[in-house]
Amino acid sequence: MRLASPLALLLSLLSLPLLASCGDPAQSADPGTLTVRAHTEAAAPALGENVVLVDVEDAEGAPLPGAAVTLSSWMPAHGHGSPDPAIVTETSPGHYRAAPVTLHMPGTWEITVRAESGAEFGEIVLNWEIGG
Ligand SMILES: [Cu+2]
Repeated sequence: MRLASPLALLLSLLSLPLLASCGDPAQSADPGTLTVRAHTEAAAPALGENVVLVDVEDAEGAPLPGAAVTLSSWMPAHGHGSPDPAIVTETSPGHYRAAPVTLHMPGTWEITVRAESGAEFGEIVLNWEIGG
């Protein structure tokens, strides 16, 4: 019993940033018909410059090449975004790379990733907790 309590506390503290870094898509009014997924090239988003990999699929679940993909980073608590715009390039059909995704302050960042193709679109909002 002496060890169980500090261990449980440690585990619960460790799980907080892990849960936050999973980046569950926030509820959006209209997420569109395209499927958008995004994650950092590194294991987790970090303070400073990140590379974000984006996958876009059409309504049938096939990788969608040639989509117009944008990524914007926002700190809701502070009312500001990133100092640098993320440049998005398509690395292979349906797979995109956004960099630099500059998260220059610790805190909660809202990452909006949107893909458009013709009249179709898809959008997700990821919430990333960045530690100091
Ligand atoms: Cu800030």
